[in-house]
Amino acid sequence: MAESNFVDYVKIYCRSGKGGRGSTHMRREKYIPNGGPDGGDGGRGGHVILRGNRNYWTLLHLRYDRHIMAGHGESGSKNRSFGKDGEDKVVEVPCGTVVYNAETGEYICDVTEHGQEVILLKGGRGGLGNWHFKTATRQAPRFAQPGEPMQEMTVIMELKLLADVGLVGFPNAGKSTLLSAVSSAKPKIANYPFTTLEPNLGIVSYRDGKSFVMADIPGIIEGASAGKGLGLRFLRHIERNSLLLFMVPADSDDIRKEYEILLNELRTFNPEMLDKQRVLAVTKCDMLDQELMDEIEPTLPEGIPHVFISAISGMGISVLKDILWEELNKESNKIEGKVANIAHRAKDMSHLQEELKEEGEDEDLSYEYVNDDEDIEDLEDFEYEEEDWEEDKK
Ligand SMILES: Nc1nc2c(ncn2[C@@H]2O[C@H](COP(=O)(O)OP(=O)(O)OP(=O)(O)O)[C@@H](O)[C@H]2O)c(=O)[nH]1
Ligand SMILES: [Mg+2]
Repeated sequence: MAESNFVDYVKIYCRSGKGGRGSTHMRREKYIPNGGPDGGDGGRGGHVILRGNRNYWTLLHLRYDRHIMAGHGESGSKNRSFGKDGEDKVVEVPCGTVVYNAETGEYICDVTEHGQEVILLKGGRGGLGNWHFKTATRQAPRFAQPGEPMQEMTVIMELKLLADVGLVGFPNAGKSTLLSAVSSAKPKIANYPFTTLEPNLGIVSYRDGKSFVMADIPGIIEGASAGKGLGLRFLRHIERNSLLLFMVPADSDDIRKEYEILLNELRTFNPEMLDKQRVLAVTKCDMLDQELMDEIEPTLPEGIPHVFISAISGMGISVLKDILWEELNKESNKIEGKVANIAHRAKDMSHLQEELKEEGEDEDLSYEYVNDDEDIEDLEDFEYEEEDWEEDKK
């Protein structure tokens, strides 16, 4: 895909901060001999946190900063002083961002709402200072806990646009024309396939100040689920729409067949997509007369509400809005808030490399960490469990 501002796929390296170590300080003051242990606790390492932000529409801003690293916790010090906590790193992401582990393809988390915060990587806890370990029989512990190690992970972030209605159709079906007719969005329209190369969102106003969001998605062709055309790259944006509006032009040779092909591509991409409510619009009906429409009607697929429309003459548009609104508000289609919940499957490992390449995200982001704290290095098997100390305490 050529350079574009619509970035819906990025790979970045994230690292939380390690916990600061506890101090082993012994209190020594002029008139207080054997002052005992007074080493404070280390501070917590910074978390890497994702925060949903509705003012972001793409992941573009993350393209320029591919190493996200939170601060380390500082060590504790004398006088039971706590070390400072490491600085958290908050990454603002658009609502609808889904995160995967770039090495294993495993689904990690998603962020769907404005202001929602998800801890992607936890900072290490700080170690306890030596004064915690003072007992009747051990007056002067000369040890303290090290801080917990940091965590690192290379992740793939994918944006799946959240819209109420997603437009599904072959190239040239009139999807962008419809969006521009019912909303103030201004997508490019032209009489050739693949005019739309990036999804567009528009707000469709309905009666009494009500509105819903419509997503115009690039055209789908047979084989899209296997990567043909704009393929996989945009099918994912359909995943999060509550309702799918299938669009087939009136001059299609076989409307039912075209519908079946579209349906099949969605099924191959993710079978759960078929659980979504569907509506069929026969587009460009200004080219038909009533007689032709009557002829076509019985040939349309059963079990799905249909409507004849023309985005150019305005025919059927208000009926279409009524149907969409009604379907959107059916109890069965209402999915927690506005988010169409689809289970996020792990990425297919056999395709992951290919996919990264296709998205231009296959560069190696591994980050050489220079360890300035050799104590931590020795602690491969270190587990931060308070109980570890129990035995010593006796
Ligand atoms: N007569 C007529 N032509 C239409 C209508 N809607 C769209 N068209 C024409 O069909 C062509 C394709 O329209 P687009 O809206 O760009 O189609 P699209 O589905 O967005 O196409 P892609 O972006 O390539 O997937 C344009 O030349 C439009 O003017 C309609 O209701 N009536
Ligand atoms: Mg278009």
